[in-house]
Amino acid sequence: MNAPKRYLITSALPYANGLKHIGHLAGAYIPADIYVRYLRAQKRDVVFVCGSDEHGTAIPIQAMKEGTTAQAIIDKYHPIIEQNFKDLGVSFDIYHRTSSPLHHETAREFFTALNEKGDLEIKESEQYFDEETKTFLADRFIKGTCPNCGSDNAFGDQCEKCGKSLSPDELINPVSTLSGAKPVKKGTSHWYLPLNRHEDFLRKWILEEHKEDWRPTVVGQCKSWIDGGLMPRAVTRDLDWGIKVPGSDSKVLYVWFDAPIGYISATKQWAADKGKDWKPYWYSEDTKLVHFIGKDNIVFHCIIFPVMLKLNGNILPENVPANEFMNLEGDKMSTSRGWSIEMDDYINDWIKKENGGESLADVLRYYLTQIAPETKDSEFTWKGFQDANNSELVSIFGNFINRTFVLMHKLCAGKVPKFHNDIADDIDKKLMEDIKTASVKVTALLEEYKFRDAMFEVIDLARKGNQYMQKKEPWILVKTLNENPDNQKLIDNSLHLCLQLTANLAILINPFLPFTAKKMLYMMKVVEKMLDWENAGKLNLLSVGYNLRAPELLFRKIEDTEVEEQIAKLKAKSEALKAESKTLNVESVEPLALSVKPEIVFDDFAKIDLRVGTILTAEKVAKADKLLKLTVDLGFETRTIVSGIAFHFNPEDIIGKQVTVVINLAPRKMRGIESNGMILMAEDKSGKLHFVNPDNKVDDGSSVA
Ligand code: B3M
Ligand code: ZN
Repeated sequence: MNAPKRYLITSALPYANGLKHIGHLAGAYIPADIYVRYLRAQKRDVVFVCGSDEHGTAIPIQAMKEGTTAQAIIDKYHPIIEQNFKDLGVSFDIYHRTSSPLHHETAREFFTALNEKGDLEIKESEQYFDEETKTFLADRFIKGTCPNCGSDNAFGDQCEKCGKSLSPDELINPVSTLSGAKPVKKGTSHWYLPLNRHEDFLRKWILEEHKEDWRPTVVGQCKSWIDGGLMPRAVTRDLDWGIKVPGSDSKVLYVWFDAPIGYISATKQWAADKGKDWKPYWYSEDTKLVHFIGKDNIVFHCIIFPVMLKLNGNILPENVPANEFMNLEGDKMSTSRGWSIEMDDYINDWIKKENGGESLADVLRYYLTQIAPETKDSEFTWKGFQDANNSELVSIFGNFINRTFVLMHKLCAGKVPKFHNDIADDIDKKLMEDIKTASVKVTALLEEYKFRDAMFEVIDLARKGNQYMQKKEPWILVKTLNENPDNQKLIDNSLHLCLQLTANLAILINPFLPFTAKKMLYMMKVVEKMLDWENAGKLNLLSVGYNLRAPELLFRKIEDTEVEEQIAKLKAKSEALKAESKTLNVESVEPLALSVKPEIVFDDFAKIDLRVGTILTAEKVAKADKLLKLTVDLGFETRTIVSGIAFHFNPEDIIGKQVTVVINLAPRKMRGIESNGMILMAEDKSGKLHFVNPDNKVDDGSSVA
């Protein structure tokens, strides 16, 4: 495409069904933010849109888990996620919501436009139906074994283990996630987007026109999708949570039909707020549209949404730089298994804990970019995080800036010294050359979405600054001034260049580490305009004689104990989740409303020895959020029992309570403590736990049957 007139940059709309982890952040948000900050510094016309995806079965499922309504779930998580992104410096121009009336209207109009042109088909089919809850089962309402990788927890629309996009019919042994029931088939009708009609277009557009400039992993996924045979794809669902299909009371738009239209409605809202016209951003060929996503969203952004856009007369994305996955400490990141670092946790544990904590937002941005899974899966480790900070940000980047400022105050009276051209040597000239080359390289890499390589070049330039300083040794030269006063010129030259390099580093690091760039501006006493990209490579950014502020520490060292604590916390979180799901007998991915268990005979029941006991002591188990260690008096003996109820009761409130205990359950170790028995609990609709105890006090040890 010719030089674009405007840019529309999107990041995948996160489901507002829970906290989002740093793997999400690394995939679709930090890279997009780097690109957008770079474009803004280039003074391009750019709008960066995102927002909450508030439809689909993911939302009512979370509502059931939390014992509340779908509306309450989105109202709870939307503002938290929005604030998390802000705290991490992700600079959306708008963070919209798909529950907004503007979005509903936009999505319905889009559907109607396609439907009226004959671009959709209506088809009757037999679909899985849950007779207990009287619900058609689509997407996350149904799960089963993945035909592709054998995972037991594949959903009706996608297997989260291998990423394959699925339909409920492909699942082996499907069950309803609503009731646990085996579903039956029932007739219904839906609107379909006939992707098969668009094969020629997709082949040409992706496999020919974009085969060179899109990432190979993206083109590869599209190719196997297209080669596998394109089929009509249902774009409506029999659900009550979602955007009502125009003209139907019982059907809603499929979430993956409405969510990407969310990019359009977000743009409309942004334009309305700014008094601008949104249309050129979606209709004008000189707009460059780029979608930043994770690899599990490729098919939706490269195949389905582009077909919708083409049919609606909109522009198509120029690129879809999808990232692979980021693993964590040797395992796949997963919020439901507790093996994740939530953005919210990182913010509370690192950024909010200290004055100037924003620099720790930059540390996370730095490490996530350094290990960005641009071409293959990568791995976050706390040790790697610490190393990236201590040996690069502190020792290279921070150290160079700090030395430059300290020496300039000491040896040049706190002012930008003059550069004496007549005595410039090869080392000076080489550094000047390096500054220019680096800015050209960083620019080219950013244009190609190679963010980790681009950032490497910036750090490498700081490294060259340190080497330069080491060669010039102004702190030695100062000792020679008595005999050789002219050496002040050499000192001046070296610090002049180090200061011009500092200004360049601020410009080049700004897209990656915006909080740091801001601090550097403050130290240099210059306005934000200096960060304009056209200044990159210039050697006259700070004027001779200009007074600069004292240096501030850009990054602090991260101690071993700090990362050890994080590793322990991660392990405890996942252990506690495991223990909780076992203690409560509910796997986090199991059906939510457990169905009635199969019939048993009296003898089965008689095997269970149930007794009344009194809680004597209760204390929290170290490093296990959910566990309480109890001692229970059973009359004839006292037992230690570990129970996953710490989120529901304060230890001090339950001492003296009578409870019902299964006393002949085989002992089990939890976090090193042997648990001898299980306390019975009633779980209400909202997921709150209650003791099951006698109505009046009875002797401890009394049997229950
Ligand atoms: N909400 C899935 C996800 O968060 C989906 C993305 C929508 S982008 C239009 O991965
Ligand atoms: Zn799979």
